[in-house]
Amino acid sequence: MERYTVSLEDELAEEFEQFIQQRGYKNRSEAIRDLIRDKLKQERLEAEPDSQCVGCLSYVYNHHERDLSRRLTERHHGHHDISLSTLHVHLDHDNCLEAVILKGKTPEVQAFADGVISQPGVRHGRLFILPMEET
Ligand code: NI
Repeated sequence: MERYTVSLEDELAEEFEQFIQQRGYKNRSEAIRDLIRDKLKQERLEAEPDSQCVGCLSYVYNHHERDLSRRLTERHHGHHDISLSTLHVHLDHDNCLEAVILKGKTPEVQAFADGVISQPGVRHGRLFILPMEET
């Protein structure tokens, strides 16, 4: 069995503890194993190489975060073929919510979303995928 050490911000750690209690997990490791299994299963489902999909990617970010707005915009322009439209909401003084409609091959849509979600400063990233039949 492999052992990992993971660092969590206080806020995230607290939320995770609540999640563990609510779901009745006996320990953190079991909760993390389930989360990983769940994510990997989803990845496998979405990895069908030629399947087409429409995706809705949403995330929150602090627009004061150094260089982040520019990096996100560049990413969208770099993938203008799959990034169809973005709704931008100024949530409060600091935070912005974006909801992006994506369309294309499922792995490409997934990779684009992963690239956005993994940017430092991007929070609550979520991709919802709708499979599409090819016409
Ligand atoms: Ni904004």
